[in-house]
Amino acid sequence: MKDHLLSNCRKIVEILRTASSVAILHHWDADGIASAAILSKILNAQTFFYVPKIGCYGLEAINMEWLRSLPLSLVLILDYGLPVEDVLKLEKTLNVKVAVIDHHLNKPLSNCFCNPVAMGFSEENYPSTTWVIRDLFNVKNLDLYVALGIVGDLGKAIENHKFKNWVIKKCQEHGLLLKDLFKAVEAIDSCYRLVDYNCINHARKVLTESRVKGVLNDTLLSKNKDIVRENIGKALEKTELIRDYGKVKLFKLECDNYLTSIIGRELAYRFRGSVIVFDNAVKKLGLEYIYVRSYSFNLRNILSKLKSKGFNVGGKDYVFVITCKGKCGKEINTVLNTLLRHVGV
Ligand SMILES: [Mn+2]
Repeated sequence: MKDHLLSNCRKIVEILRTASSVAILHHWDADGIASAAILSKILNAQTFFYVPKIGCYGLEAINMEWLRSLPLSLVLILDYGLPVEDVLKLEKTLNVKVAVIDHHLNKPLSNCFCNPVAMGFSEENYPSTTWVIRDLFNVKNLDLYVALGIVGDLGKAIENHKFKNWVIKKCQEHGLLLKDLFKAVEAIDSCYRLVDYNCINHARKVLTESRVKGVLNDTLLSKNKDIVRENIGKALEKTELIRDYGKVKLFKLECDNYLTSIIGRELAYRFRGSVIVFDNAVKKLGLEYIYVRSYSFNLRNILSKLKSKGFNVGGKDYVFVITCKGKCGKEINTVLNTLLRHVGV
């Protein structure tokens, strides 16, 4: 890791070493869960785990009362792209030190904020939060967890990623294949897709205690994986192509479960030469999203532009998600216009 990045990140290592009681707020996906599992193995402190309200990226996703009731010396945010303004507010409200280890696009923050991507480093070099953690701590014996986080976040994009061979090597060292990691990711991610918090906590425990093989052999996770798979099939059939501008395509779907990213990824993969815009209402969350992904266009500038327009948007180089205020009608037009201006038709 680069020197000036290190100073921020080193501070976190130092603070974690001395913390006595830590609340770990982690993202609900495989990278977030793998990151939490690694940290729980590294830390000597008493740890409390907390998963923010699924689908939300803001203070409203965090149960302050619960956090306040804990005897905390530190709150550690892992792989959860909480806007920096909210990180600062959280610290103030709880009156406890807050540290962040992440790789989502965000504004840079000084002190205990270890996020190479927010500091301007390429996401290519930091494909997962588990990888950032690997850079920070000596976790060589936990590399399979690191690989799991990478596969979770990259998905099929790992095929053309420079980390592919490293990940395959780590699988081999544990008698596994790359497709086994895909299966484990699918099993873990079935929890948030079904909006099932107990399942997420279960997945983290299984992963921590019985590693990737434990996840692959777990009955509950494998049952949920099958349920989600069936759901995805049906949802894909229901997904409608509403507008086709060539390089930009708009799709629409209303569904019960939180399948936004898996369907969005699938659409992006099917139309890899385009940018896909996916308007998805999720009943279980009571929210509507605009998910934008592309395998061929870097979207970072567009994300920044929409952020500056006051949109509730988060993401990375090749993907961003807007959470709409109510229905997405107004936001959709702005997104389409901005995209068409940038990538053409
Ligand atoms: Mn991640």
